[in-house]
Amino acid sequence: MKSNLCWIFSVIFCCFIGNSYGAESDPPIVNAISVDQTYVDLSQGSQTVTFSIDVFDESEIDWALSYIMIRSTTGVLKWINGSQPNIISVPFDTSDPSGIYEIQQLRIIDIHGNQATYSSSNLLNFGLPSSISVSSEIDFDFDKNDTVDALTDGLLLLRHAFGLTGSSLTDNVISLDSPLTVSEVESNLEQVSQIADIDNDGSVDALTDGLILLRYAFGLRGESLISNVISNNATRTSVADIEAYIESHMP
Ligand SMILES: [Ca+2]
Ligand SMILES: [Ca+2]
Ligand SMILES: [Ca+2]
Repeated sequence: MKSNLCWIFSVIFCCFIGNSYGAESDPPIVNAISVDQTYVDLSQGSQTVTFSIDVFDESEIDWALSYIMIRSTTGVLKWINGSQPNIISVPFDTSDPSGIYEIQQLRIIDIHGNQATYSSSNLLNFGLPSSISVSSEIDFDFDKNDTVDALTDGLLLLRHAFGLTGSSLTDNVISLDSPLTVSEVESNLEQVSQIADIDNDGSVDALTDGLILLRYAFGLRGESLISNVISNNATRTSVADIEAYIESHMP
């Protein structure tokens, strides 16, 4: 009888201990993840790409162990842990090679070691892009003849911003000394939409950004460079800032 009672008490005691101190075993669940930029312009110096993560867990997340993994197509690996709650900041410095960096994996770990791993295809379902484009060389010399000219590069951007493609984009506006094929010029123009928002209003437009570059390539400076061609929503508006921005993307 006595030993039975001991057994019952020890079972109750163990259950109590187990319920009080046993760790939960559920992995974290990511509700949403977003990134603040998908194009890293290293010609402007080192940059930080910030991932914001909304995650549920009944315990706390161990952000110091949670990480995102990004790998360039040339093999450069960035394995970055969270530095503060809900944020993983990925640094790119000017020594990082240009190219496409694929977002390969997100792993979130709670304080008990339960982890959830999201592959690149899982992450696409959150609306995250599959990759980040990094460049230190992109400039307004679209036909790569080492100079920015109004009637070639300037008109190319204008036509591109008007939505023209194919021969209506490239006919008669590629310099004769360009080393590129027509399709290479086109792909340069597609990439350049990342830097061609000269007035920084969030979009590349012919009658603002396109005309600004055309005027610049024609040699206009000062007020005559920007008069009547800055968007109402522009956040880069002064002559000094616009000129500095264009100059930072010259070949
Ligand atoms: Ca958990
Ligand atoms: Ca050129
Ligand atoms: Ca713009």
